[in-house]
Amino acid sequence: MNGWSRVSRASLLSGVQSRFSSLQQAAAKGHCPPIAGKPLQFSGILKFEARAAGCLPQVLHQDRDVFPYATGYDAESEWPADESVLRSSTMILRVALTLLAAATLGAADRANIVFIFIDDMGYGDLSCYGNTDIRTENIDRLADEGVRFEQFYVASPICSPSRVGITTGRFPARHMIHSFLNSRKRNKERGMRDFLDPAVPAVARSFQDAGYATAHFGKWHMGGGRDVDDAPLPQAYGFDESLVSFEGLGDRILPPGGLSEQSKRLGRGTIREVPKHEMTEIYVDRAIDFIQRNREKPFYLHVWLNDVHDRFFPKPELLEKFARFASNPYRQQYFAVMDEMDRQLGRLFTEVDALGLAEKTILVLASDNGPTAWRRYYDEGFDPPGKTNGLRGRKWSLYEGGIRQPLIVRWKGVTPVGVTNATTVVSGVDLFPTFCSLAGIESPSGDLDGVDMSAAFRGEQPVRRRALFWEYGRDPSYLRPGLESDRSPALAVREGKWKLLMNPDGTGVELYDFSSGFAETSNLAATKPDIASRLKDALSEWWRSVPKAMGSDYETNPRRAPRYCLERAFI
Ligand SMILES: [Ca+2]
Repeated sequence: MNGWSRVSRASLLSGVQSRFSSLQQAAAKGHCPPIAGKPLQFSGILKFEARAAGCLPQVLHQDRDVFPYATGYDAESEWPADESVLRSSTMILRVALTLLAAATLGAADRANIVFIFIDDMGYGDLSCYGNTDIRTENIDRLADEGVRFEQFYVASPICSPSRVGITTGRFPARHMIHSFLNSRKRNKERGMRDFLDPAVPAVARSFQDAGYATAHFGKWHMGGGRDVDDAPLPQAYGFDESLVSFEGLGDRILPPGGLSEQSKRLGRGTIREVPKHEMTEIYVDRAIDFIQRNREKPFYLHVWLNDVHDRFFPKPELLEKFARFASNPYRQQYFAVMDEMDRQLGRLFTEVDALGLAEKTILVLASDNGPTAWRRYYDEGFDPPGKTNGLRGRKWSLYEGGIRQPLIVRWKGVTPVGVTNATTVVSGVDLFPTFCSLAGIESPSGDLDGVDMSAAFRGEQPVRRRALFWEYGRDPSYLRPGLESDRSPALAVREGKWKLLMNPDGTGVELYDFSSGFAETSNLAATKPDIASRLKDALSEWWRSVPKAMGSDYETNPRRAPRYCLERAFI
C-alpha cells in the first residue's frame, strides 16, 4: 500500500501541477474564473484540482459508503470536517486515483447536452405516448433509440415556475416564482419576483464554468417582457448566446400582436418580427448553427420552443393534412402545429447524427406543463386540444394531467434502445444535478431539491427516495382549468406510491394510491388516516418553509431563507 501510495502521489503531483499551470494561464487570459488554491500544498492541490475537474463531491459521496469518516463532508467547505482524515494514505490514494482519472477526461471529451422543452404539450400528445391521431415520427425515433419515461413531473403546471425548477434544481416557490411572470403590478400582487434572481445557482452556469459553450434558443419566461424592462438577459444565467421571444429580453423574434407589441417597446436586443409558424424553424436553425460552430468542444444547448402553446397559427398547407379533425378546428390547428414542430426537430436530430455527435450528445425532450385548458374552448362547444392520456387535470392543475409530462432521453451507445421506464419518478428539479452527473461536472450539492437520477437516464430503473412537493394557486386569482373537475387543491406531495393534495389551510385533503392506477378518482384520505396524516404534516412543513412574500417571511423566519436571498433581503 505504501509503495502504491508513493507512486500515485508522485504521478498526481506531476499531473496536477501541469493542469494547474494551464488553468492559471487560461484564467490570466480571462477564459475561466480565477483559480483559487495552493498548488504546493498537497491538500490544496487536491482542493484546487477537484474544483477544476468538478468531481470531488461525487468522489466523497461515493466514498461515504466505504469510508465512514467522509461523512464530515460539507457542501459549504467542500472538505471533510477533519482534513487530517483526508491525508490518511487510504483516502488519499482513493481520491488521487479518481482525480487522475478525471484529469485525463478533458473538457473536449465530455458529453454535450441538447435539451428540447416544448410548451404546453400534453402527456398523451406524442404518438410514442399513445396518440393515434397523429404520428410524430421524428420524436418517436428519438424514443425508439433511447429511454421513454412514464413518471416524469415538472415542478409546476405553468410556464415560469416549471422553467425555474429546471434552471435551479429547486422547487420554484423557493424563488418566489409560483405562477407565470406577468406585469410588475400583477407580480407584486401575488408576492412574486419580476424575474429569477441571477445570483442563484443555475444549470447553464455550471456548464459554462466547466468550459462548455452554452446557448438558449426559444421561450424564456423567467424574466423580461410586458412592462418588466430591467430583467437580466439569459447571459446572466450562464448562456453565451441567446435568442428568445416576447417572454424575455435580449435578441428575440416576435410574432405579430399581443405581448410582442409590449416587448418591442422594451428594447434591449435586436428584434425581428416573424410569423408564429416560423419560430420553431428559426430556433432550430440557430441550434444547428450553434452545434456546427461548437462541434469540436462540449456544448450545453436549450431549444425551448413556443410551440405548441395556443393560439395556433399553423402553416396553411398543413391544415389540409389534418382536415379530418376539422369538426374541432382547434384540434386541427394543434395537430398541424405539432406536425411542423416534429419535422423541424427532426432536422436537429439528423444534424447531430450527421456531424458524428450522436455518441457524444445527450438529447433530452420534455414538455413544460399540461395542455391548454381555457374555459373559452368549452364555451364554444369544443374540447381544448391536447391530450393527457386520461390523466385527470390539465394546465393549471396539480392533478397528474397538469404536471406529468413526456420525457425522452437518447444517448447513443449509453442509453439502451427502446426502453420504457414506467416506474422511476423523475422531476424537472432533478435535471440540473442529473445533467451535471452525466457530464462529470460539479453541481451545487446540498442546496438542491432535485437528486441525481443519471442511473435512470442510463437505462436503469432506480427508486426515488426523496419526496416531491408542488404548490400552485394560493388564492382564487390564479388561472384554473376550464372544467371544475380538473381544478386541484393548491398543494401536493408525491412520496413513493402515494400522492396527497390539500389546500394551505388544511382543507380539501385527497389521498391517492398509485399502485392501483393514476386516475386520482378514489380518495383514500378517510380510509388511510395514518398515511394521510403523515403526508399532511410533511406537506404543511414544506409549505411553511416556502417564502410567502418578498422580505416578510425571510425577516420572520431567516433560517428558512436560502443564503443568496438572505443577502438580498438584508441589503
Ligand atoms: Ca407552458
